[in-house]
Amino acid sequence: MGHYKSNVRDLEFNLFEVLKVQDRLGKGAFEQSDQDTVRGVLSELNDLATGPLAESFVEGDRKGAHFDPATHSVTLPEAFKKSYQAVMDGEWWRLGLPDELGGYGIPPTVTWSAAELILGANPPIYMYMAGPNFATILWKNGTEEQKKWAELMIERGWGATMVLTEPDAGSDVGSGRTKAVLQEDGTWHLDGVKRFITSADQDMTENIMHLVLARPEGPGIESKPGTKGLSLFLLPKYHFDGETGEPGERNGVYVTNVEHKMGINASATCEVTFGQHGTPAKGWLLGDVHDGIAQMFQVIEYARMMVGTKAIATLSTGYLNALDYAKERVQGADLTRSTDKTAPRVTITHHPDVRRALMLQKAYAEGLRAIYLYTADFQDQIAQGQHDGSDVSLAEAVNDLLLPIVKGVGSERAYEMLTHSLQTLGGSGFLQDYPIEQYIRDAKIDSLYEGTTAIQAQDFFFRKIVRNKGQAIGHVAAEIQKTLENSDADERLKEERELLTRALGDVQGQLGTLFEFLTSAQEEIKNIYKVGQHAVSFLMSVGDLLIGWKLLQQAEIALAALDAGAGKDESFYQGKVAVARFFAKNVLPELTGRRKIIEAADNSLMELDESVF
Ligand code: ST9
Ligand code: FAD
Repeated sequence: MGHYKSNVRDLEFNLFEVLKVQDRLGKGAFEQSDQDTVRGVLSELNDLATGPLAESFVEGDRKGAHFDPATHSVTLPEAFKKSYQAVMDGEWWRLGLPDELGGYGIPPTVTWSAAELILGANPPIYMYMAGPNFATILWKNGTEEQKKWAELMIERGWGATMVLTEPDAGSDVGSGRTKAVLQEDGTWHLDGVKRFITSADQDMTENIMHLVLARPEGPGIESKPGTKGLSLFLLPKYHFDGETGEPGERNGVYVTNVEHKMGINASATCEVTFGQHGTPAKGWLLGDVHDGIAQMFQVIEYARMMVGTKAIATLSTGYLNALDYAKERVQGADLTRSTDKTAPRVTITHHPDVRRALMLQKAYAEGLRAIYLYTADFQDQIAQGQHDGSDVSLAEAVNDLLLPIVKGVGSERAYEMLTHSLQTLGGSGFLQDYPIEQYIRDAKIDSLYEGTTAIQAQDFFFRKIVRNKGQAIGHVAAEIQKTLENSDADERLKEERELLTRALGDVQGQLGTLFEFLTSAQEEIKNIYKVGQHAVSFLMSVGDLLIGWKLLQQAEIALAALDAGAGKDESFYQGKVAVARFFAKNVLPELTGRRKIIEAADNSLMELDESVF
């Protein structure tokens, strides 16, 4: 058995019993697919993920990406390359493509479910599959010539990268100094050094297309500071024939280092230099427009959803590994018989503290899965609306609102819960004989890249709530209210509904207080610090509220299924009811405390001299 323990039953529960995706299949944007196709995708991909993809998880970590400074090239472990080839041969990357580029017309809810399976089994494999997916950015924004390149990228299975970060420009992308100088032939020569670039080199694809942010210079080009002065350039590793894609001469983009990391060692994280090795780094402006940051955010939005899903996938397999271990491990007597030294020894699932930790892991694993799929549900609505020509602005705003929850809350909670998974195994959890220590190392990155949690929290409050004038969050709050006021609601969940009602009030109270700080900042600018101090706590609170809500909805569905006679699924549905109850009683009340902390906010922390720390 490989390390990866998937949860296809829960994916199917979300898709077919909660979101009812079957009702949207076979029509409009999803005309090509039906329920059997979707079940087939999950089943086949599950076999691939738990088998050939999971197989190289350990070797990818222990051997990692190898850098040869003499040739500026990266090689990957053989076993890892075999796994990558398996997923490429199955053409699974097509799941993420639009129809016109050879996609299957599958809804994003299903695509993200499929993504969870790959990301849970072996995350770097998914990241190396960026080529076809990033080709859609060329397709959407590119010139006619660049649209053809998009097709070549897909046909020839090229790799791709997103290149923003520089030594002095991490969270603050707008500080980037890499410049692009316009040439007489209309191309650009890039000059600068980028760092931490994922998949910037590997030995699995014949070419790599780099999507690079740089500051344009040339006659008539206005120089602007910050992110708005950046443009997006396309730089292939090898120049290529525009008709056939046949690679030719080497472009002047060279990898000059591979970082030694805490985890995801099979994912090459590279320093990349442009035009520093005698050969010009020749690039093409994407779409001939200077709108780089907005174009790059089309990639970033996808990547933030991906990172959150990666974290949640890892949490789920961490929990299921811990659960299997706990069911087998015999240690100590039942607490009720602890003074009886002859009492039989029990499996550790009998100990209240182990149960608490397991149920907490289950709550976050299943609750966060429900949230990324709820987010994808809005992506389904966007795809369907764009196909029909209907207004998708609300769906877009809610999707935008939820992305920092999926990414920020998903990554923070996954890392935190994985420490509980490890703890469940006792000392064995610390060993490399089990996958959990690697899960923790591999998942830590998720709260860092694609915007740290602090950045997600600020994006959530300032952009997704304030700038959106509260429309998207108002919509979600109204949906929660609908659940709470549903006259057909199951009486057996009355107490949980009351707890959720209080949690909603606590989060609304937190938001109200943050708004007051923001408003009062017009008089006293330093009040904005109070928002900054508590933005992460607010993000996490909204995450908990949404988890509590989704688990409650699932419990209602589960109770109905149990009443109807659930057969072999009885334990599954009982688990859904139990986890909703547990979360409502053990986690949601914490939001009251967090509300009080925010209400009592002051700026004493900000007034301290640095030397005090
Ligand atoms: C990274 C990569 O970390 C990690 C690994 C990735 C691997 C990718 C692999 C993908 C694999 C795919 C495989 C597919 C396989 C498919 C298989 C299917 C089964 N939303 O607020 P302002 C824009 S990369 C949208 O003033 P500042 C907007 O245009 C590095 N747009 O910002 C805005 O203008 P306007 C990641 C947004 O103060 C403009 O920016 N690095 C948003 O200038 C300016 O906005 C980071 O993420 C948004 N949320 O800059 C950096 N926000 O306002 C983190 C902004 O007019 N730092 N825009 O609309 C930040 O995000 C900063 O907040 C900042 C601040 C840079 C935006
Ligand atoms: P900093 O920005 O220096 O942040 C340091 C700390 O300060 C953080 O805790 C942060 O939250 C906090 N902080 C910074 N600014 C603020 C603020 N304004 N308000 C509140 N807190 C703040 N980049 C790419 O372009 N392409 C890639 O493919 C890519 N892949 C990566 C892979 C790996 C393994 C790693 C480690 C990084 C990768 N990155 C990539 C870079 C990644 O996106 C950045 O590391 C990340 O955005 C944070 O930037 P930084 O490391 O410079 O940290």
